[in-house]
Amino acid sequence: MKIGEKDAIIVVDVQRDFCPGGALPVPDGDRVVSVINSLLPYFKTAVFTRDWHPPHHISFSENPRFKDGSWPPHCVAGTPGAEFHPELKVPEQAIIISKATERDKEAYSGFEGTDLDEILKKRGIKRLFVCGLATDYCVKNTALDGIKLGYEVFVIEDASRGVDAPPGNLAKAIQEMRSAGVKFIRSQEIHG
Ligand code: VGL
Ligand code: ZN
Repeated sequence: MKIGEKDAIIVVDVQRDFCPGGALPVPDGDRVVSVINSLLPYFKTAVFTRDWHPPHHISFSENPRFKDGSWPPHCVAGTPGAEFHPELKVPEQAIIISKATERDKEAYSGFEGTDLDEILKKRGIKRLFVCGLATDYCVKNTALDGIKLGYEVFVIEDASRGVDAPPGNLAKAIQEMRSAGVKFIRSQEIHG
């Protein structure tokens, strides 16, 4: 698949807290980094979303269930856990989208409560290549919103990882995305 001017890569939440050793680690979450780095040179438009919560965000729980919107505190704005993975090669001209910044609101999608749609439409973007963490939460919701907003949406399988909580959630999420019209591709199928 040849990448052109009307394509954007959306790198979802590749932050320290979602990688092994972080507050809410996605299994093998850090393994997406080198794959994403290898794809970035093909895209003129690269969006990096980040979970960017206030210290007492509604999703934070002392006894987190690691599902259903109950998580340990993670990605608090400005803290080391909220930083992008240190090896992620965020280009200087990248578009950074902070989300779930309000205490009383959860936002799994990069489009929710942000200017992302406006920014992409202004650039004439038609196709989105979504990847990152986690496949069954923020990647899924970003991809589904992309479809609703009229984009052609691809999820790059090997550049994404899921939390799979509760078990089976990842397979369910993939099914849900497929039914909505999201397509799945592998990084090797993408070239400049
Ligand atoms: C996410 C759980 C809580 C994600 C964010 O980025 O997928 N998951 N906050
Ligand atoms: Zn979060």
